[in-house]
Amino acid sequence: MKLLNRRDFLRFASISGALLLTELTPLNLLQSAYAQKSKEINLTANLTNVDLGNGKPFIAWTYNGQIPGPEIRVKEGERLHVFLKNKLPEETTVHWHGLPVPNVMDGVPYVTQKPIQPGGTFVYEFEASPPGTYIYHSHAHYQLDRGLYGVLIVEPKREERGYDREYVLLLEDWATVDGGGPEASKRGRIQPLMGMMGMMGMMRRGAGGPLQEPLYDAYTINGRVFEASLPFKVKKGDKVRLRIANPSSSTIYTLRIAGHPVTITHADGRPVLPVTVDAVRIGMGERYDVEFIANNPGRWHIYNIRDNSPTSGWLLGTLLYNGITSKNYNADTITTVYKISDYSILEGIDERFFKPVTSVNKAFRVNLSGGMMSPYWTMNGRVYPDSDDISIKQGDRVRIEYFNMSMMAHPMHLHGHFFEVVGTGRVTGVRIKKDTLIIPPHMGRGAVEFIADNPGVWFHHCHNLYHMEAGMANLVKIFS
Ligand SMILES: [Cu+2]
Repeated sequence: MKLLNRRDFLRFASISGALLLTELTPLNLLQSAYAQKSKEINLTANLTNVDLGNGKPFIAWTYNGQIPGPEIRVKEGERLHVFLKNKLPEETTVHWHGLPVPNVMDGVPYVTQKPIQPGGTFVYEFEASPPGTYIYHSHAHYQLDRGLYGVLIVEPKREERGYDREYVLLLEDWATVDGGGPEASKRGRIQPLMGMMGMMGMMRRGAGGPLQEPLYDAYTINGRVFEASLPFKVKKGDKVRLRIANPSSSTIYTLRIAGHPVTITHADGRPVLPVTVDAVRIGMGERYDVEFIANNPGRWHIYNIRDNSPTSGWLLGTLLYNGITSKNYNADTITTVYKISDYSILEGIDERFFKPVTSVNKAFRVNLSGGMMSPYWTMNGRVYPDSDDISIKQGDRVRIEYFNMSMMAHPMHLHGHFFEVVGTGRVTGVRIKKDTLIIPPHMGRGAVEFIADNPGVWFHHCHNLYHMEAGMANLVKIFS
């Protein structure tokens, strides 16, 4: 992360000072006292000894001593006051992934706030809107991969889609060997020995390159490996809603519930025309709400499909019908032919007939590359914080076209806004609203458009934590 130079710091300090003064006027105090609906949440970030159920305990970094962090569930329009206490050995922040909060509440260290120092406290305050499934997580260093994340659910004022049961499924990747965490595994820190970029990066950052993804040895749903997981229980006839979210640091899943196609109803919290699939492909930072009718009694695996083959997945959890006593799992109903979710089959309910009133007046191309000859990942050939800013004015209709020149997928995430996906892969004419979009590898493309309606300096980056920390990020500056 970029360190503030003295001038930046003074500017920052004066901005926060000004905010503080505004916040403490009697009128504002009165207003906040009368805020109709306010919810207080206390989060303490600390070190906790955890066992994900695989018998390899390690020290994780947690919110309130639990993995995942506590579920935050509020009603649309409610005001949230989140008191974050930092009991970690290093600075931290919390980011409200997907939620278009005011810039100063966005939780990106040195971009939207001064990080919270060890022993310090910070109060995040924002309105929970619009409804949807979101993630909150640390945006500092590699803390997300140490366990600092949880789900944030904003329930609509009026639920349009009734259901009998709801479960949240947080999909997580873990290294639990060698003490666990980002440094675990033999891959560890690689030295930027090769390539101009690597050398320059090393000169800029001092010794020690960015970390490479650890070798993950545990995949969990809600903090438990398959062997130690509690089944998700349903009753025959139930209409079940699953809120699936992927706070993993570098794993894209193809999630399958054996015996059960599911109907996608929301992508990144935004409603889509219901579409039924056999498996849900979900990248880091993405969320899908799905529904299914429990009409196939049994004990079923919840698993990740690997290599496009339903018979070679890794197990994650269990769907269990009430009254089933047999310990045997039913064989899945699909073997080779199946339908995986894809952006091109999704259509946003609010976007399908939408004709933009303003046409695009600012267009940018972002080439994504890296992973070759260098431990750095780049946007237009440059490593954050030296990457080019995207500078625009409030009200601009902005188009960003991504072009992936690397051999890995990059889930690109823009803070503070939803964007409209208008193209994916080689498909154009897509119309869904999201905040995170996987750009496929090997010359993969993607195009998004958004109206710059939330002023401030926003972070824009790949949601593979290791790519982000290795430079694949830039700033979207929206001037009012
Ligand atoms: Cu990436």
